[in-house]
Amino acid sequence: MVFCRFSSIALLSFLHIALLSALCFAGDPYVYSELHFSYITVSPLRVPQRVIAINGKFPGPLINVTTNNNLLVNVWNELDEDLLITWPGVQMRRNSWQDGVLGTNCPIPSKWNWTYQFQVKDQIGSYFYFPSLGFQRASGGFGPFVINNRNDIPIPFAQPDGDIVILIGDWFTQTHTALRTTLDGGKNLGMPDGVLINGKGPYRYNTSLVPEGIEYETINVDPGKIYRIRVHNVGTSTSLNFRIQNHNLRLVETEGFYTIQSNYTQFDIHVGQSYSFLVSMDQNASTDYYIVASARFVNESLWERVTGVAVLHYSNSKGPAFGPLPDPPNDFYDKEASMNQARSVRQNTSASGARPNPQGSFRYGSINITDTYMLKVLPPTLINGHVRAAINGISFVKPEIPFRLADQRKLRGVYKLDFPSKPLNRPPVMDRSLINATYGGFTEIILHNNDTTIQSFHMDGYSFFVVGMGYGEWSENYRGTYNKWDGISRCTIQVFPEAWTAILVSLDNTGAWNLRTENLDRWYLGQETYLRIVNPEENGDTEMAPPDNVLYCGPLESLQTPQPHSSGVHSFGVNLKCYMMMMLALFTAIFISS
Ligand SMILES: *[C@@H]1O[C@H](CO)[C@@H](O)[C@H](O)[C@H]1NC(C)=O
Ligand SMILES: *[C@@H]1O[C@H](CO)[C@@H](O)[C@H](O)[C@H]1NC(C)=O
Ligand SMILES: *[C@@H]1O[C@H](CO)[C@@H](O)[C@H](O)[C@H]1NC(C)=O
Ligand SMILES: *[C@@H]1O[C@H](CO)[C@@H](O)[C@H](O)[C@H]1NC(C)=O
Ligand SMILES: *[C@@H]1O[C@H](CO)[C@@H](O)[C@H](O)[C@H]1NC(C)=O
Ligand SMILES: *[C@@H]1O[C@H](CO)[C@@H](O)[C@H](O)[C@H]1NC(C)=O
Ligand SMILES: *[C@@H]1O[C@H](CO)[C@@H](O)[C@H](O)[C@H]1NC(C)=O
Ligand SMILES: *[C@@H]1O[C@H](CO)[C@@H](O)[C@H](O)[C@H]1NC(C)=O
Ligand SMILES: *[C@@H]1O[C@H](CO)[C@@H](O)[C@H](O)[C@H]1NC(C)=O
Ligand SMILES: CC(=O)N[C@H]1CO[C@H](CO)[C@@H](O)[C@@H]1O
Repeated sequence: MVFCRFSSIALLSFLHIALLSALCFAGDPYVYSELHFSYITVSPLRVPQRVIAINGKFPGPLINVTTNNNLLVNVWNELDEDLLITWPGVQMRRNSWQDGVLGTNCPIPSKWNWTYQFQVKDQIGSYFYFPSLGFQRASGGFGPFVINNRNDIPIPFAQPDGDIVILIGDWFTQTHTALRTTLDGGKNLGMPDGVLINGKGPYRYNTSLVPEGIEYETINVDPGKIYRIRVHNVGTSTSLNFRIQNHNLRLVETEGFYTIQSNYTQFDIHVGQSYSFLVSMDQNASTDYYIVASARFVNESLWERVTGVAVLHYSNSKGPAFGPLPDPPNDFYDKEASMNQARSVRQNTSASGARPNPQGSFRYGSINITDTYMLKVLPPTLINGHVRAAINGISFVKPEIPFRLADQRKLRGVYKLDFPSKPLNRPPVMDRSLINATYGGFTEIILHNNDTTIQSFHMDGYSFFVVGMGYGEWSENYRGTYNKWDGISRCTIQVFPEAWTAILVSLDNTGAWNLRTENLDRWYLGQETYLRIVNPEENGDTEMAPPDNVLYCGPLESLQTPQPHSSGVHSFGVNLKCYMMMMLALFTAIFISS
């Protein structure tokens, strides 16, 4: 649990929540956190810059919960612009109201707070949260999010001796607002200024490449122990190669699913992706060791500065790390190596997930496909005089109101449901077009990247099975090559340039769910859409009603009551009724027993 600004009020509210959870929601426990988003000035690459901190920390705190916990996360927007926090990979069953993107939530205005309320139902794994609006992630605001197994459900490896989070990401010394201006002006972001590891710049492994006076990250370990290291690429747009000098990375989990355990000496982690490795501290500690995250699929002699370096320090280490960094993969001209590595990430079908039944018990390979979408991206292009990016020729226009809220209020003309199921032979357009997805369908999505850079695609509200990847044009013949047995389930997958990735997804979660490119530049320029998934026989059971604190905006702005900001004044808010009933029950119980 995250406790910052620990005051008596926080303590009081904790007790309050604990009581509530015990008496009003018997069963799954409640976890309460307060996240204050504000600007602070730090100099990770020696240049002082304004970043988005959470509770004064950059990166933000770990949210550490157990499957089926109910979360109440009170987000305080102390920035000077709108804010929404999104929790990619957290499936928000039937509850897209908490997903934290513009198509599901009205933004939290500056100086307001808003409490997310959701359950992490039947889920485990490693994720991270971040601000979803206006390129803010490029200034920070991100933090790790771990969902643990319940104690009585075995994990497919011995309990590690420790758990370590490593956030890696490319980094610009310009703020997100300056980067936005660059993109609005039709320009490329260009080469990042570096790579940060847990918010810190590189260790000075080479005195001519890394200037003096940079604070670097040190990971402290004990010899002979085995640690679970959770690595997340929280960056803007650069794929990174992750490696630890002289140490094996034993892959065990990605985005909530246990993998077949294999050893790697280096591993490609694309924007938005999360992986867990077991790392055995089996070296002799004659020195410290380098932890490296370097830019991938670029000319590394030109991109030398885009390298993050941290230090792995054994408690019995005899001295600092020195010498050259461990080699990056040497395959600039080999298009297959990285794709083969991606194909080697497969599901351990016999391991238990959040529940005791094996992860492979949903036999996706024998389910008939009901719909196919071919989604294609091209390099950014001019639309109405502006450089924009599109999927199937549609560059998404930002929502002004959450789609399901518009449905509920019977607003018309807010969006269209005509997203094309394949690329059309027509010039790209700006539009607010959603995928009219079939509830209960088993859908095949072919992601086709005809842009020049590698991209990660992410789908909110779901995990999908990754069944195939290949270079060139996709054709139906490739269906015969799909992995129909142990394709990994996950929520963020890379698509190589001039290549395709095929995914299968069972559309059982109602709501409006964002499908996007995690590369911030392309996303910002319009490479996203939503799947609208509605049960035609909705009887109140398959989709939750909007929460009682739902915000209104755009065409419904007049329904929003302004928020009083008397900081320090504590109110019981939405749980007042429940609280009163609880007190009543308590007094009745005392009365009866006396
Ligand atoms: C996270 O929670 C788990 C289970 O409650 C606990 O074992 C672990 O130590 C916690 N991790 C951190 C970093 O607090
Ligand atoms: C804002 O924070 C207060 C104090 O914790 C809380 O009572 C209130 O419910 C929050 N507002 C919203 C909209 O969640
Ligand atoms: C530091 O980097 C430069 C540029 O890549 C290289 O020429 C030099 O040999 C490196 N120095 C050391 C000590 O490795
Ligand atoms: C993977 O590496 C670990 C230690 O680093 C070792 O114990 C294990 O045998 C290796 N597994 C395979 C399949 O090579
Ligand atoms: C420790 O390990 C390093 C790297 O594997 C090796 O070069 C060195 O000789 C070893 N030192 C001792 C004292 O075993
Ligand atoms: C990378 O850039 C350097 C310097 O411009 C150039 O000499 C080299 O040929 C390039 N390497 C590749 C693989 O293109
Ligand atoms: C798969 O998970 C099981 C636990 O159910 C474990 O014993 C086994 O080693 C794992 N297999 C691989 C290949 O990782
Ligand atoms: C899948 O489709 C085939 C042929 O169209 C049909 O014979 C089979 O019964 C279907 N399977 C399921 C599980 O619906
Ligand atoms: C959306 O799909 C459903 C069937 O799944 C269909 O009945 C409905 O007419 C479609 N809506 C639009 C606007 O195309
Ligand atoms: C596989 C693929 O993406 N191919 C096409 C990408 O676009 C160029 C031209 O823009 C075509 O020549 C490729 O065949």
